[in-house]
Amino acid sequence: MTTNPALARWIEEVAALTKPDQIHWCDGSEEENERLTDAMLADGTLLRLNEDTHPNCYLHRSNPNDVARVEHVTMVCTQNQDDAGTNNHWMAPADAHRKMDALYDGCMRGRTMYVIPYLMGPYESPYSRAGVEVTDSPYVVANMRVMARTGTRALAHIEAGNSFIKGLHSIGELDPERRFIMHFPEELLIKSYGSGYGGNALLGKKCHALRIASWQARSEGWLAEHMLILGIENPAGEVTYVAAAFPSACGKTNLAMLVPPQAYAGWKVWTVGDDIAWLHPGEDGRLWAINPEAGFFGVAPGTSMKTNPNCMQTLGRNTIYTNVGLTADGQPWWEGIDGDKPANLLDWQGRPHTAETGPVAHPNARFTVAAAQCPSYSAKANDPRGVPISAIIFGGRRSSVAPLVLESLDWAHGVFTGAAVASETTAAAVGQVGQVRRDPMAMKPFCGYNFADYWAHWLSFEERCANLPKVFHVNWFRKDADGRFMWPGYGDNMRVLKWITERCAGAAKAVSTPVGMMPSPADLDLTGLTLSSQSLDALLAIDPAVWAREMDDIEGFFADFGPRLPPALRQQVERIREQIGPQQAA
Ligand code: SAT
Ligand code: MN
Repeated sequence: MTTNPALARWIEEVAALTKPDQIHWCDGSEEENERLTDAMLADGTLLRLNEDTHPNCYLHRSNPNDVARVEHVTMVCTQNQDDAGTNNHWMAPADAHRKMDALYDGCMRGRTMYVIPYLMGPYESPYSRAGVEVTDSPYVVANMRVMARTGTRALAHIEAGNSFIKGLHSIGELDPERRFIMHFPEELLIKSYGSGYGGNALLGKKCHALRIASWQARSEGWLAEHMLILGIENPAGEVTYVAAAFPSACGKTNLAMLVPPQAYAGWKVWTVGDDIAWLHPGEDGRLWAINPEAGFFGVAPGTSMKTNPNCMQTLGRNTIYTNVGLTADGQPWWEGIDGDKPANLLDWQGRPHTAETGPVAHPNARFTVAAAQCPSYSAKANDPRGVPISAIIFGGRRSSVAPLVLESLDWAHGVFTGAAVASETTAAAVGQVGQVRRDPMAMKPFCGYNFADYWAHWLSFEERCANLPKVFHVNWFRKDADGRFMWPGYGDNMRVLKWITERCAGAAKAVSTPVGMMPSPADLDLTGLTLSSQSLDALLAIDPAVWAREMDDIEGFFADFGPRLPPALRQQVERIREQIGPQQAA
């Protein structure tokens, strides 16, 4: 129940349409969570994991047809199709409402409708935003409670007169033919039907904190980005904050929790966020970032004491696992976890695992865990002001073309660098894995409006902030001729972060190339790392012929955006082409 008339009216309307047996307003309390968990254990939605090794941990197995985001049925429904842009699937709002409301009609009969008030961002922050998700999935309630600040305090924030985003969600029948994720940015409304999975169902995350928030950010003069936020502390105790954008399943969680290599005594990385950043111009001319989330919804496969020790210490208690495998003694298991592969595993579908049954964990298997459990979690993550950002880092998964690290020449070049991000696709979304696609600012699936307008908005920060961050591009995924990764990655990415912080402080050296500033091999601190000089040269190589082709490809991609494309981006293509010089067609 609520004293907010707009919220009360909307809940009444939704209940009249979906016809639930009961309505439950979530208070976010421990008791409520226990009651829901017991009910989910009783009906098989959750399985309890080994209480001795994994206290208060649960396994959820999705319907096998419902294990990732579904971009082809995720739509931005604006009055004017051009406002959504060619980067989004679009449907006219009236048609989308008709379609969704037909699906919702009576869909909660026999079910409980949960009302989840939530806050994205720290309490008392002027940058935090509220939402209310209505759902018929207790699994969504349990996950939202970890990922956002839900319940009584969030409701009080709304009842104090703050605006809120409405999100209506039903798992429906989990029928892929009846599955849609619709966004109505002009109505601050989300309608999701037919999926119980992650970004399709936890509406505070990608739907609100990125798609709707990016739309709001544009009109209000800030940025909602698919970025981790971390603090890099040097041996003198100075902390430099950076925000970094990578496509889903490219190691954002690992980078956010990085443990520096042994040779880097006195260096430490603090985790502020692992997926989303809201960036606001501060009075000091810098960009300040908050993490709107309160938990991590990370990819389990590949996570181990070697790749992410902080994450392994975060997991293992009070964690919801989704689509991981199960050992005979009730522990979660996934490909890449520490230790030998045990016998008698059940796979993510609960079937006995054999050589023929495929992977044990689904490649997009996830964990949901409170950020506060992370040993490297920064106290600043709850600071209402956020943290000041000195560098923005873009990256993609590219086996060729992009070198280990590049620094943009100025803001406009930085925006171009972000707009030109390309990456090989991963299991985080349904579709073919390993295809190179343009993923500007890692926002291809998440920008709630026309990319051309989005880039213009990014460019406008030149006028909004006197002290903008430096912009970098990194690539941890470059491969040699035999298809092997050349850079060790993980903790050793610290070596690149160190150069970046030193560039921000005006200390480190760099050489100039048409596509940006780069360290020479001697400028990187590689103490304690065995890497052949051949590999290092290859990691830092810029091949003019390859980059000339890359410019053709970027130009072709930009052409999709027609006259809305900011001229400053086309000028970057022209400048780089001119500086590379004429190239033989390869
Ligand atoms: O979209 S999810 O929240 O399921 C995870 C991701 O793709 O980053
Ligand atoms: Mn993400």
